[in-house]
Amino acid sequence: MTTSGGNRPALSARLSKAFVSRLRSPRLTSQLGVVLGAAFVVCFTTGFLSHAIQHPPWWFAWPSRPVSLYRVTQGTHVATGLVAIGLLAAKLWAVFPRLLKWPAWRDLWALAERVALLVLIAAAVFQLVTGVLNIARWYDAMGFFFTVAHYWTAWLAIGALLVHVGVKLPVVRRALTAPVRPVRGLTGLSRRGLLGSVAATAGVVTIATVGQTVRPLASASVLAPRDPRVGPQGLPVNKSAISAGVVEAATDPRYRLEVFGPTRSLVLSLADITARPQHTADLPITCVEGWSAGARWSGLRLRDLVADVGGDADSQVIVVSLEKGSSYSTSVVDPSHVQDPLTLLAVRLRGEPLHIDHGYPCRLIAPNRPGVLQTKWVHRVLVERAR
Ligand SMILES: Nc1nc2c(c(=O)[nH]1)N[C@H]1C(S)=C(S)[C@@H](COP(=O)(O)O)O[C@H]1N2
Ligand SMILES: [Mo]
Repeated sequence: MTTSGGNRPALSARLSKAFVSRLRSPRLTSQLGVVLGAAFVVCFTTGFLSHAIQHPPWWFAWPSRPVSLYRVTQGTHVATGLVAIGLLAAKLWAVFPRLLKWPAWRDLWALAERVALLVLIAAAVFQLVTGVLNIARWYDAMGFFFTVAHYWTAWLAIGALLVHVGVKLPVVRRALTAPVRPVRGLTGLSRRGLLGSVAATAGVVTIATVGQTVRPLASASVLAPRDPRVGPQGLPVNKSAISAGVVEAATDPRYRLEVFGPTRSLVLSLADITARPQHTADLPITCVEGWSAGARWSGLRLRDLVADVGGDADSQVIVVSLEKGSSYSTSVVDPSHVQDPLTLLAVRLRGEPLHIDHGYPCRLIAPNRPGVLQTKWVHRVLVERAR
């Protein structure tokens, strides 16, 4: 291939000269790449897990114990995503002059590699931006589109990452095993100093946000979109009763909880519910957006209700909210969660009747489940045989 790029060589040479730093080296690029790659793999795995729990493929089952496992995996998902922002910026800085090199390829193989690299960068940036928009609760900027787009772009990113790692592995191995030459940039910063500041940035970002799920760090987490201690009854709320349009139905004295089972059905007023044996569970609400908070709930065991309407250990349950037309209006509870004695239709939170924004008169709370599946303002329970 000939170099017939018009003014491109001169321009790119000038540009890359303007960004020259003696700190850039294959070694630095490789070190950043290894750490960023690890962050991506952890973020992808925990994200896939969260998706599978919400949309289980036939081969997938998610247990109800340990009760806080999802709290850990989803907290890790959001934390690695946030850390990856700084790592990606450092990595792009480290390879910037090479990205501007022209022509970028000598043969078809090198062209394919370039395309995969561009896909990787675009997908990675898209994932980090949409992830941040989501935890900042800018749903309107994306709508329902978020979950679908974030999920499929993750596959694009991980596929492109595999190609990239496959291509670069020999270079990385050479760079990391070659003898080290000490270098200093124009500002006197050493390579180790640069890596140190990248690590420090990652640490600061983590401490500034992880308190939304790690309670002892809540006051240090000045950048966290949520404080897990703030909200009615000391618990955050994503969707209020007003915005869900359920205030009237939830406070109507004619409210009834209807339970439909294979052999029987029940219609319970709030007084009927509280007259039944009450059970208590300490369980977290774990929002997919990365905040979580533990609390003490009490109410009816779901498995008791299931038994009362003729269900058995294989029954699954669909809980239906008074809220209409939202993707969170219903949720499916699989048999292992139904049978867990900690799975409740809660009517009390921290010793008080549920605040209406937490789902009064009655809400689902089950161990080890994403917040989106912990349906609020429940008024119907359908017990059926699991598929
Ligand atoms: N009916 C209904 N239930 C819902 C929601 C909703 O929008 N509608 N939001 C869910 C989400 S995303 C979370 S994180 C939890 C939050 O519960 P809380 O508001 O009591 O903290 O409720 C879940 N239950
Ligand atoms: Mo949530």
